[in-house]
Amino acid sequence: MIASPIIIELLAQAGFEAVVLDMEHGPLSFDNLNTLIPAARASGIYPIVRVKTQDSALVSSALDVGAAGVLVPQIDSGAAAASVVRAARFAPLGRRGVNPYTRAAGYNARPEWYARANSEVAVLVMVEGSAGIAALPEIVATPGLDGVFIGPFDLSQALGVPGKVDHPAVLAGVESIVAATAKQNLATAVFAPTAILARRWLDRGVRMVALGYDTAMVLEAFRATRDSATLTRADED
Ligand code: 3PY
Ligand code: MG
Repeated sequence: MIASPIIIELLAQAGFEAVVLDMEHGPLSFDNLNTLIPAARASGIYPIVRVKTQDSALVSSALDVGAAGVLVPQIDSGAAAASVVRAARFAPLGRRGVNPYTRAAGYNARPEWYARANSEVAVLVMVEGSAGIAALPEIVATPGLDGVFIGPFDLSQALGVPGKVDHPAVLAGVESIVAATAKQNLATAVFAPTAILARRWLDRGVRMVALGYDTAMVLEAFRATRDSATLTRADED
């Protein structure tokens, strides 16, 4: 969420393999992507852009500016998943508009881009509501989709326990999505706000776990530092 290339460099130093640039809930603009994506590429981590809506133009633009993957929130039907694939894949898989002068295409300096473009990006949709769960068989059968990313916060709201991402109903919901997705040989990913939940999902075969938010991590570090200094002062008094 924090629009700074320094955050990306710090994540890479810490050993993360990918970063989700969150345009759905964060304040990031496409202008921000122009610095964040090159920072991620230079640091050797995959920049995955979560776009704000299912709008096809947002999906293809995120890929044109060089995202390694696009993540589309709130997908609740097979038709919506198919529309994402159409926007993200070039023919014959989809109808993404072609322009070789983009960052993704190396500004026309990557002739191999035409052959590689469809396979070098990940197309991920989020299933995070009751309609999405009901439509899961159609969603996971969508040709050209790489994986399903689960949003436990939205799922908790849909299941009537808002914010309780470790509620048994939410855990069961995530598990059922993981099982249905794995059956189609698609990758599953999940947002995990705690290390315990991250471990749980990795142990159950989830391929990608988005572990926390930069805002929360920075707040936690600021708090811990301040508290330790406060304690030290009290000890000295
Ligand atoms: C969710 O948990 O709903 C998310 O989209 C994570 O950011
Ligand atoms: Mg969500």
